[in-house]
Amino acid sequence: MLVAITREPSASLGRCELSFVAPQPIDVALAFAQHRSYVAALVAAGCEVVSLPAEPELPDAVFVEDTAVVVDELAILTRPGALSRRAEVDSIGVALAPFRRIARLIAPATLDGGDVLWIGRTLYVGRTARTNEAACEQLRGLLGPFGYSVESVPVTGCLHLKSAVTAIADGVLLANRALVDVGRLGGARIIDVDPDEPHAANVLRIGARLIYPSCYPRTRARLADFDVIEVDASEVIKAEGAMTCCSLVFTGQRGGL
Ligand code: CIR
Repeated sequence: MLVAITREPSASLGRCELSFVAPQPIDVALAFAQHRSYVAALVAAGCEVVSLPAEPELPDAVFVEDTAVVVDELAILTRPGALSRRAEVDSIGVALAPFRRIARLIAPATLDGGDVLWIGRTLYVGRTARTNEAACEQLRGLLGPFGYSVESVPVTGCLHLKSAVTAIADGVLLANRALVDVGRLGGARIIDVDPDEPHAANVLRIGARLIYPSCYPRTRARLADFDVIEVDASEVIKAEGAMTCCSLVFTGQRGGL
């Protein structure tokens, strides 16, 4: 069984953190409607969705991916890089507790889950304004005993590693090579985003299905061989979010492994 934890958008989404994206008005009602379509796509892809209520005072709380790193053996609660986001974490710990043993990153570590690209037994961790080396060290300590390695990867010009590259099938990545050196990512085949769509690299892979925003038609055309569910995500994209960031997807077994 695959579980996807999501959280309703906050009515204060318009006050979200922004780093590489210019502020634009966000239509919160539209964000709610688009989030419902996103949840429907998760269900269509085979997930059992655990939907958490909105956090009205936490504008970015819809972006649950940043609050935890979940592998088969363990869930690690993060210490998000933006101070305004630290209070998002505890409720995610409560939601994850039925499924995993819980660990937690501690100061001075900072890490957003959007910086963690998990491929096989390797976690590639973007070195960004949100995520630091102390977090990589702590991840190594927590995950090394389970046979995982943690590789730090420089990222430039975008918020997170997964703004620049995501996995779309075993051994296949969708990437914007201008933002990350894909040679550091284990020798996968690369599908490049269309040059006119630099932000189009973030895809949510659920098994053989890909959940993908409808606003990147040129890159979408490069995914013709894949089983794509398109969703309209304009409002979370204005909030510098994307597809992976609105869920935590993992193999679910209550009680952990
Ligand atoms: C932030 O700056 O933290 C939010 N406005 C966007 C976070 C997006 N998260 C993600 O892509 N994993």
